[in-house]
Amino acid sequence: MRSQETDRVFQSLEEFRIEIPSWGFANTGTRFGKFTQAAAATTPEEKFSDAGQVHLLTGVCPTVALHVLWDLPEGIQNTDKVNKLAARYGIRPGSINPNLFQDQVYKYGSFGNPDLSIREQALRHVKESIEIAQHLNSRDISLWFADGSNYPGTANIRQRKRWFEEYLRTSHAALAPYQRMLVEYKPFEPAFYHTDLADWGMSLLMARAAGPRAKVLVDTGHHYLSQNIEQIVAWLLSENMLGGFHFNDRRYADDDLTMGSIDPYQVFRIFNEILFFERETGKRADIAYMIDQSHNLKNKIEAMIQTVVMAQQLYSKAALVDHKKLAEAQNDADLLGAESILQDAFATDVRPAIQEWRASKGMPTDPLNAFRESGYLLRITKERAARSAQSVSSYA
Ligand code: RM4
Ligand code: MN
Ligand code: MN
Repeated sequence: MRSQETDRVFQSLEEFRIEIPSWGFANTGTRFGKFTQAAAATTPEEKFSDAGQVHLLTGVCPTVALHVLWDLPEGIQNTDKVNKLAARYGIRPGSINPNLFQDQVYKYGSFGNPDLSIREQALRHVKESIEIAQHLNSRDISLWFADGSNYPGTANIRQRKRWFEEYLRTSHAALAPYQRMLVEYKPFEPAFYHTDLADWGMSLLMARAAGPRAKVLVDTGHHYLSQNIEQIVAWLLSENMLGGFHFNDRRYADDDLTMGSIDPYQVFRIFNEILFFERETGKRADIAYMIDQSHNLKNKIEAMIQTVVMAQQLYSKAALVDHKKLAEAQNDADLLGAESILQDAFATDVRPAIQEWRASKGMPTDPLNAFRESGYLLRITKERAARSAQSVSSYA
């Protein structure tokens, strides 16, 4: 690799940070079965400890996303404890995820529920989540709604849209000036006929209706298979409406597999659109990169380290694209030239340069190997085995 390329990789690694999810360390499963892991985290403390390990070994995951119901079951009361855990384990709270789908009352929806008192209950939970975020000094409130219906004719789609607009606007008004609201979409599941916020256009309209600090959250697993995700990303960037990502990979639907495990070129193309935008405009896109995965079969901490390593590789490969040359080739309608610029960058082996960068930071050059040698897994497996067999959280 030429030294100019190494410089680009180094620079990209300096700027790239990615948030890990607390729920990625807990026992989860599918609707058919849960395979518990003796080392899985069952308490917020254990989740912070595991997340702290990932950050310690990679240096690029300074924040952990929290789910209010699972990590702060007593709400605001728990924020002191969480702040202490953050200090103890060297990783800060990141995005705060309200839970508007697990409680029995949400059987027919949250902000879209025909029952006013349930819509109000959902609103109280979002407002409490915003307050929790303020106590934790967290910037982003990340909203995902399971709302939808299973059978034609059973839900008033336009009425529900109005409720969503109204309740999102009211939620937005509770944000502190430094905070943002991210609106996630998903085409189906758990609802199988209609989902209220099913695609990026719906999230975009809702975010616009909510207020200026509401942006769209793109979960890469939340699209139909042939959809062009990087085009959605490019459009959201040009509308200044892209707020963040939930990264995961999939073969079929919302599979939540390890990022880049099925289609690394897809992730590369997303990063390429972002870096193209940044270089063309001279502005940094204000995007929260987050992982939304929960591993049922792989060891959870190892899978998270593997994900972070892959994310760094794909981001720095995209940073190798010469966007000036790419723009010229596009202008000249030099199709092969333009396409090769992407393909050559993607084919470049950035791993040696990344290792060099890690060494320059005093980090282990191979974080996964360092984890395996650290003895951490052995220790927590012994400590947690009895409790973890009892504890399974649900996950959509
Ligand atoms: C959803 C979505 C959300 C996540 C929930 C648990 O499918 O991806 O981001 O919080 O699952
Ligand atoms: Mn998600
Ligand atoms: Mn999902």
